[in-house]
Amino acid sequence: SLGETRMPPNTSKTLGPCPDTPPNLLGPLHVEFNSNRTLDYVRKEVGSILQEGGRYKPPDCIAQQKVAIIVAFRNRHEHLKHWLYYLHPILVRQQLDYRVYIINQDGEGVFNRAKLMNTGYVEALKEYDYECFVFSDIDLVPMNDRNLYRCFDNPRHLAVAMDKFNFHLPYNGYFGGVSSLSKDQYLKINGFPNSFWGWGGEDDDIYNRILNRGMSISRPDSVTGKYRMIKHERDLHNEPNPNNPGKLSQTRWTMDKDGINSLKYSVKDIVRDRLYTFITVDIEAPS
Ligand code: UDH
Ligand code: NGS
Repeated sequence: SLGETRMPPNTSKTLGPCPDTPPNLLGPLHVEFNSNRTLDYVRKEVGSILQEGGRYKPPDCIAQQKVAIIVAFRNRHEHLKHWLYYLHPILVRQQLDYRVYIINQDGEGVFNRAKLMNTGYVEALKEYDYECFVFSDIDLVPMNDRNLYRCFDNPRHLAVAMDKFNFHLPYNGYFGGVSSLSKDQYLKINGFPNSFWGWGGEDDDIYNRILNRGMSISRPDSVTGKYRMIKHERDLHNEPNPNNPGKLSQTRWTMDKDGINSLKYSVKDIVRDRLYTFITVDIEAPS
């Protein structure tokens, strides 16, 4: 023969890149939140394909992107179970090299979704060289696995057709629910605002930042972009903040000093579960 060296099977085979379109997607999915799903049940159902910390990497090809999935969280354990049950199998079929970060706001102060997302970005990059960040609410589950949780040429809005909005956008510039930005896109807008305490407007500020930096929004079509939201009541300490809407006319001037370059927080605790990395952070919330 040509003097080929004998290798033990599989161990030294170089992997090729995963295909542009993952081959095992199912398309439309059945999503319901009536079943009782305990965390133990979810660990048994989907945990076996994962590594500690809620991590996955395709065994047979090199993933196209390294993706950190970041969720702003407090006191939504009931939603977390459903979300993990549905999301992990989808993300696995999408052949991502990914990890799930649940960023848990410590204490009972006013909630701050965007600041928690900034915190997740920094904490994720401490452990892996992520190139893409998907920011998701805990109560939103995609109804189609062709809605890819990765990054595109422009910042992407994924939750374009939510059931609560009759599977339409509530308005053209809506950027809430689930979005993805590459590291470059995120840094170009100085990350997200830290100053939107309480409910409302932080997603609109992020949208403004993107347009102000000359980028546009990428979106899936409204069939691929369908979502089911887990119904819930308004949370304590996340009341609509009447100061937030008025801040949106100022984004152009505030975005350079309020963002990833001004982020201050401290980590209280990190728990690495099979299904997620759970990071509790003090974000200096007003009470
Ligand atoms: N979040 C938490 N805990 C909180 C508040 C918010 O985890 O206490 C996170 C969670 O990921 C959630 C996201 O922030 O999905 C967005 O917050 P939200 O779900 O409160 O926002 P949404 O617009 O609901 O979905 C607002 C209250 C609607 C009340 C409807 C009453 N029928
Ligand atoms: C806008 C909010 C957004 C919010 C969107 C949908 O009014 O943050 O409604 O809200 N903007 C401001 O408050 C300035 S929803 O119908 O989901 O409650 O995402």
